[in-house]
Amino acid sequence: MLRIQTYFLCALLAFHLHGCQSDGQDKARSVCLLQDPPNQCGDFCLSVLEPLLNHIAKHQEQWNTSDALKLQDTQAKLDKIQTTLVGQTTSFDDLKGRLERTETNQKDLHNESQIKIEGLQSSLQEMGKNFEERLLKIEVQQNAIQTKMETERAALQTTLTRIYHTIEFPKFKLIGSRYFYIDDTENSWPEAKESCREMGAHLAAIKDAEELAAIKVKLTKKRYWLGINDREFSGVYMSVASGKRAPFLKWGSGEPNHAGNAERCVELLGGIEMNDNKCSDKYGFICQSDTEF
Ligand SMILES: [Ca+2]
Repeated sequence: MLRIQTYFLCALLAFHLHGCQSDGQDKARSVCLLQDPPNQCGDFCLSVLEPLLNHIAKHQEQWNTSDALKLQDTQAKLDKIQTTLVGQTTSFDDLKGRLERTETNQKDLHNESQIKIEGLQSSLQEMGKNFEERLLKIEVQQNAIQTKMETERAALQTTLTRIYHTIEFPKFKLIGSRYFYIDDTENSWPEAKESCREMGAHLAAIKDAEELAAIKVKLTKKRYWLGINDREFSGVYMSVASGKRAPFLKWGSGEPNHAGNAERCVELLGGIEMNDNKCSDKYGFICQSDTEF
């Protein structure tokens, strides 16, 4: 800009000087007619150019002042922007630090929670194990108590049964698991049945081979009546004690044979096998106290 102004000023001065020379040649158009320009134009030119130079100087000063102010203003703005950026950077660093601390706290909290959860799980497992052990121990104790109670109850029942039979069936003995009375006197089957009934008992049936074996060792004679017959339906052997079919029959070879169509009552022969025989025959007899079989 300064160069342009200087060029413009020089051009204006040259044009003015040229004008003076032209006017000297053409007297009719000029009041500035110079015959010796270097000497004659000095004061005149200075007086003419002084306002212009002052004006240029003034503007130059304004321009300089203006540039300085603009530069200063720009610098201030840059400083302000820099300050803002520094502040924002500081805030960003602060936020970053807070974020990192928050993440660290979260990790610590997570780890602490995980440790507590694992501790609780371990405690629960230990408690569960202890409960299972205690429960198992209690169950064992309960089973032992129950077994003991059942044993004592069975013993008490046996004692009460023995006392009961001692009072109610004084002639009866415990053979195997039941009470029997063995009579060696000779009686017909109906007489034997009546004799048992008079004692509050029944002519006996035998429940199984084990009981038969237990009775056998108590016998002193060969033949004993049992409370078994097929007098109502031929071939259907009933127990007079229970009113049901006889639970155990162990026939001798070829028996029952209904010999002479007269054998309807059952005897125990030799303590080992059964035979149908005439009910009027007289043998010993066996009674039972119960009606179970
Ligand atoms: Ca027979």
